[in-house]
Amino acid sequence: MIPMQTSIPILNSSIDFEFAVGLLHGAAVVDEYRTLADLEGVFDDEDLRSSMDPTILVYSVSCVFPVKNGKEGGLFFGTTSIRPGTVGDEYFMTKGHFHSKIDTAEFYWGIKGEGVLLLMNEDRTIRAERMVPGSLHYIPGRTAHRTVNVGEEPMIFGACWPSDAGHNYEKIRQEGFSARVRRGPHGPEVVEV
Ligand code: S6P
Ligand code: ZN
Repeated sequence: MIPMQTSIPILNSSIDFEFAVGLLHGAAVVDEYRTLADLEGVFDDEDLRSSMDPTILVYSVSCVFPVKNGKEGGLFFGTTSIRPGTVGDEYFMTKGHFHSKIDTAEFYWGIKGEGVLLLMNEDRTIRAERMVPGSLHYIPGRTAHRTVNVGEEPMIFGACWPSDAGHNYEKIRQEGFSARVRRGPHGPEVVEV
């Protein structure tokens, strides 16, 4: 099958986006990788995480930044691929963050695999949305967001967010989310903590 591709002429180079699989190609694409070593304190069972192979890849993010980070009015775009796996019974997931400019929102959409999007308000009220290919998710401002792969294959999703949003990881590092997603006897369970 011929992949559907879109070229975005930016930064004097072009980006190709394969919609069906969420792959971004081009000289201006920035790739980041998060292994178990980068995720200290993220999983409930920190002793188990620290005893596991630190080189295991948990997720990767490919982004395009058409304007300077922090500039008002622009948009950033990226795809995230979370590998299947667990630490104990807790599924692989992203670190999660509020935006530094806390009122800024974001769109996510499911591309491949099966996931859960955790959305937490500043008062720690939490809700979960199921992510599947074609699902669309609006993340309002003032809402922390974390994604979890609850399937057996990579869970891939797209994201688009304001170029002045920034990332506040510190609040989540200190306080965590108010729910965890675990493998239960009958499938994934969102367990409030
Ligand atoms: C950026 C957007 C995503 C995440 C990515 C990784 O605002 O929400 O691109 O950065 O899914 O998650 P995290 O929490 O490690 O940044
Ligand atoms: Zn975000």
